[in-house]
Amino acid sequence: MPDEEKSIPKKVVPKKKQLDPRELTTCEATAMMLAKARNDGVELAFDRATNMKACPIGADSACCKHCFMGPCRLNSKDPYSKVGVCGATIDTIMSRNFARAVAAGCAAHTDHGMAMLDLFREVLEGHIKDYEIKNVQKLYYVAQEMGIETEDREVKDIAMDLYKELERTYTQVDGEIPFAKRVPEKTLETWRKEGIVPRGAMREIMELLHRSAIGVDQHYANITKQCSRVALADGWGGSMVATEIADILFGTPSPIAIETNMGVLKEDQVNIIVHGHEPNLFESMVASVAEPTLIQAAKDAGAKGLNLVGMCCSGLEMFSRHGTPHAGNFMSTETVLVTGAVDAMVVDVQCIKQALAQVAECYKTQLITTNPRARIEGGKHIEFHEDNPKECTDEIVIQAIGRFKNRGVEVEIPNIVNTGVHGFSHEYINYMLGGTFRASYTPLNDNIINGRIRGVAGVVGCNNPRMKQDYVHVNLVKELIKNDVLVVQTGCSQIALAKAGLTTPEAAHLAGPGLKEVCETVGMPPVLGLGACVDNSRILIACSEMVKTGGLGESIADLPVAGCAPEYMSEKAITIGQYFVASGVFTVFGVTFPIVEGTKFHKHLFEELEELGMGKWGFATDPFEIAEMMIAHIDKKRKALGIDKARERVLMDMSDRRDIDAA
Ligand code: XCC
Ligand code: SF4
Repeated sequence: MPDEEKSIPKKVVPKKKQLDPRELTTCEATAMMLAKARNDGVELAFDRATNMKACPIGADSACCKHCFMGPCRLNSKDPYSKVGVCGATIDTIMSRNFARAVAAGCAAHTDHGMAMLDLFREVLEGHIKDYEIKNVQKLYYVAQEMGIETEDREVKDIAMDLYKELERTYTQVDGEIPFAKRVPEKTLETWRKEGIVPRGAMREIMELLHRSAIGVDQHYANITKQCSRVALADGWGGSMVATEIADILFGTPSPIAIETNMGVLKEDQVNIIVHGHEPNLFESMVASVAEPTLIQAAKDAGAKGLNLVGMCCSGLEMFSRHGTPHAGNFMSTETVLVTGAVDAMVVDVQCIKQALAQVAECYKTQLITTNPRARIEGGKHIEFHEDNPKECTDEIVIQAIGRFKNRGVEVEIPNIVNTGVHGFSHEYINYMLGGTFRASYTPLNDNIINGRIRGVAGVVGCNNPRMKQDYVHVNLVKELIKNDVLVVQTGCSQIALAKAGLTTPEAAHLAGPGLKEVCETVGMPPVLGLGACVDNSRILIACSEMVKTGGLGESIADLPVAGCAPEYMSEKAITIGQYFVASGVFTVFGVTFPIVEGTKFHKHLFEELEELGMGKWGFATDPFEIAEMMIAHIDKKRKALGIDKARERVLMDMSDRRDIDAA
């Protein structure tokens, strides 16, 4: 009976509260699919979040389970009224919990970065033949920066030297990580004074796990120091290596118009989604879907072709390198399966909800895990091996074609596609504003000094079902650009703005007059997408370039810049936040912050770090309040630099000019 075939196995959902999809997301496609999921009786994270009240003690980080005399719970309303069985105070407990999050986030990025470095080495040693160095120019550039001789030498030898140098990022037991060389002098001086220049990431993570165990480091400020060191080993270490090696092997992204949203799925094609974080898998998928025999197989199965689509961070790395379309961000990974159009969802590591297995099963989609680090019960595992990558990805295509032939579920794809320009590397910002002949950050700095651009904000990070999906990202960014703040983006936030249509040059009309003028002159959007979360390292490099170019102070802490992850959910975000703070950036987080206000640890993160020459943390959930905080900080820095007046003058000049134009 065809009807029976098409029926979806019902997971019986007991009577639970369900909010209107429009209250849960501003993403139209996601709202449509959430409504459909409910009709189909399929439960998603949105509804689970509604019915899973966050533990209030954990939310304040007022509990400790670092030993088995506990777990111990303190009272966040009266934080100093109690201590744990061992005597740990609220500050010790919160800072140790924070430390564990920082360690986990750093481990995620550095393990990813190290995997990229392994790949690089294997390519150089000739064990892997499916990849090669695509961007020799970048190899030279990074090698020279690291003090490696490049003249009259074989590319392979230079690359091997670079490999050895960058390996220190992870394994070095003493000394400073290689990319410390990129840090502005005065910022580095602050780190040295504080004793937070990372040695190697492995060592730092190990030490932080040690120090945050029962009975070791019991001073919140000292624990925070090691948190900074670990976080910096991520930002200027693991993540930066991941970005640079990916650029060297696969090419540095450059701006390209790309389609985003669920409408990129095609009913009459075999749809394969890659969701995760490592570009090597995705690169191989690109090769597999271009394989003539596989394309023919898809046609033989009645499909018009093979449609490869990205999601989350993998997607972000790929779409600017290959123009691969992107279906959505973190809170859309379940809903996209509800379309019934996904013939395979291929995942590797990080941010992959376990519930995808269940949702995939309901819609007869194959959830395929590929990384030995990450298997999911109910998922099918086809292991990816870098020395023979296509063995895995060809097989995935074959499996997806098989599912296409026999979809057995209704297909309903929201007809929404947003086209925008993405792929602004830190190198490209150089070139874009400076032109080929005078590629430099001078024009950016000049425009900041003359006030057309008030400052630069990094808006990054995840979705979190505790917030209306994309709402904070989009409204915050709109508010910032309206106030002449240039926005740079990575991660799921970048996709939120792409779906909202702000990554087009035409979006310049939403910017304030100064930023608008710059955007129109250069033909760039007011919101620049830099890629995946590891590509936050590009923002660090851009900050460093701004300092070195001159006119905006001596350290990153002097710059009129601010950062924000308004809808974060991952531990990785905490690590990123901490490395921005330690680097000198005021960083605001939304949703929730694992801390009790009014405690010493809170004061340390939110005030004292700034007094030590770093940045500081901020917290707010409302996008307009966040914007206000970030702009106030930018203005404070402008004032300290003595460029606060320029802004008003330029605005007057501009309106004068408009009056003249109109006359
Ligand atoms: Fe994950 Fe990277 Fe967060 Fe998105 S932004 S939810 S970490 S996919 Ni990185
Ligand atoms: Fe309790 Fe101290 Fe053990 Fe934590 S380390 S669980 S506060 S006894």
